[in-house]
Parts: sequence; C-alpha cells; structure tokens
Amino acid sequence: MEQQINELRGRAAEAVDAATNLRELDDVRVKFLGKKGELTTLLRGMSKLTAEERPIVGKLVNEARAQIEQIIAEKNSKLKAAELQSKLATETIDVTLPGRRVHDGHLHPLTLTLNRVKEIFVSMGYSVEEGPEVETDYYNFEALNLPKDHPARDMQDSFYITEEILLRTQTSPVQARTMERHRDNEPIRMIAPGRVYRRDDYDASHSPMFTQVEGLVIDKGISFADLKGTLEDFSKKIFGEKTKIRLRPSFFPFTEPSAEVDVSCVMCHGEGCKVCQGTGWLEILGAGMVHPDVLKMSGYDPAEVSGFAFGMGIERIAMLTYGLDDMRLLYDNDVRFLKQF
Ligand code: 2NM
Repeated sequence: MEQQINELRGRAAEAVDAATNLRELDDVRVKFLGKKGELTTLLRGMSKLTAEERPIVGKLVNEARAQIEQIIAEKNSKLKAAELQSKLATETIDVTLPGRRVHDGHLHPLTLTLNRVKEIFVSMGYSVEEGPEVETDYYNFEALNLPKDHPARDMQDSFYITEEILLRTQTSPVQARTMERHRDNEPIRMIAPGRVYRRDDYDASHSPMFTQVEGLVIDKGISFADLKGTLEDFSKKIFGEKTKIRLRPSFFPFTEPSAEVDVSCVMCHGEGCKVCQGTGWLEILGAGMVHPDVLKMSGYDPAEVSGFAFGMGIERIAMLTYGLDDMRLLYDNDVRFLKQF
C-alpha cells in the first residue's frame, strides 16, 4: 500500500509538471484528488487493511493529498503568472494612439444650397413663407391666372388627388395665399422655398419632384428695374461678383412682361464650354412683373401697387455651384457622394 501511494505521488508530480495551462492542471487535480480520483479509490481499498495498518496508511494518504494539493497550488500560481505575462506581452495598448473620430452627419448639398439662397434673400429683407405641398386647383392654377382649360397647364400637368386637389406644381400658391392674408395693399417681400411636383421623366436633368424658390415683391412703384437689380444682386452673391445676367423675353401666365434670366457661365465665365453648350450663358431663373389680374384676384389694387416675381430650381443651382453633371446624385443618397460636402 505504501508503495502504491508513493507511486501515485510520483505520477501526480509528473502530471502537474507536464501541465502547460490552467485547464490541464485542473484535469490533473480531478484525476488524482477528485471524488472519483485515484487517491479516493486508494482510500476505499483501506477496508481490506488490519486495524493496526489503517491509521498508518490513513496518515500516508492524507500526507499524499496535502503534498499533491500543494504542488498543484504552486503550479497554479506559476501558470497564472505566465498567463498574465503573455497577456501583457500580446494585448498591449498604445495609449498614445489618436482617438477614434466620431463622424457627425452634415447637411445635404441641396439643403446647403437652399440655405444659401434663403440667406441671401433674408439679408435683403425678404420673409420666408411656406405652404402645403398638397394644394387646391384654385391656389395652384386659378389664382395665378391659369383658368381650367388654359394651355399653359399642360406644361406641368401633374399628380392629381381629386379633380380639385393636386400636388403643387410650383410654389406660387404660397404667394397667392400670402397676398390673400394681407389687407390694404400692404407691401410684401417674400420667398417661398419648397418641393414641387410635375409629370416628368426621371433623367440626368429632370425629376418628378424638385425644389423651388419663388419670390414676390409688392409695393408702390415697383418696376422692372427693381426686378433686374435684385436678380443681378442675387446672381453675384450666389455665383460670384464677376457674374453677369441677361434677360430674354418670355411668357408666364402670371407675369407680364416676363423674362428668362441667364447668368454668365460659372465654368467658363462667358467663353463658351461644355456646361453652357458653347453659349457662355446658363438659364437659371424665370421672372416678370406680376400680372394685374393676379394682384386683383388676391385682393391687391394694381392701380395702387405693382410687383415682380421670380422662380428658380434649386437642384440646378446646386449642380452649378458644385459642378455636378447628373441631378440624380442629389437623390441617390450615396454616402461616397454625400461625404464630399
Ligand atoms: C416663375 C417665373 C415668373 C411667380 C409669379 C408669382 C405670383 F404668385 F406672384 F404670381 N409667383 N411666382 C413666377 C413668375 C415664377 O417661376 C419660374
């Protein structure tokens, strides 16, 4: 029996020595000291011993247990220390590395452009007015001198909800609503920014939804010269001081006279290039003197006051200021594109 115990101590010591990590060491502990371990099995064999032998062998077994427990504990601290060392060596943290940047979002290029346009007009004393995108036929067309079968309606034939309700095709209904709210020929200096909807194919330069800014000024003695000066001022502010403007006669049902407004090309400054198709000019605005009937319909007296109005597409302005060749970039929301602004 004594020999057996010594032999077991020897094997236990070897096994502890051979353990290379804490899990292996625990396996050794279970194998020798566990409930079904070798030492317990040995202890069971004691029933065959004589009464004199028992205490002697019992002492030996207890000594063996204590010794094995001790070498396991020693090895345990060694392995733990080694594990810590290897962790310290491999899991180094360089506290001098720069922190990870948190990326803030930012405004969309279309919003940036719209904000810039608003800023310019607000700095000239204009108020910013808003109105519904779902509009009545009356405010979208009738009040703007486009009666039911007017051919000019065809150009922007739109998304109807019912016969009398549609998605607005322009922001001019906001002008009509604003005029209606005023009394006694009270002066107006306003812009109306927002989304408008037209039946249009979706390609590099058209979208069934786009963003417009229209403007309206009404006061005593407002003339075409005021219109021209205002739009020239605006064009220089948005495209640069060297920008020139050019007016060409045109037609809108709600203005008379009416004009298309061109700016000198932002790319070639009038030399002629691909962007301006060799003409040196870019069309960016429509404008005119508010038709007397439009003033009358919304409660203004054309004998007392006059006004000018204008409208522009913000996508086009954004494309020109950022040099974009496809309007769809503004709607795709491709982060690789958006990140650049
Ligand atoms: C344009 C071009 C010309 C316009 C007219 C009015 C109103 F309500 F006063 F009659 N608002 N906007 C207007 C005039 C809009 O957009 C190309």
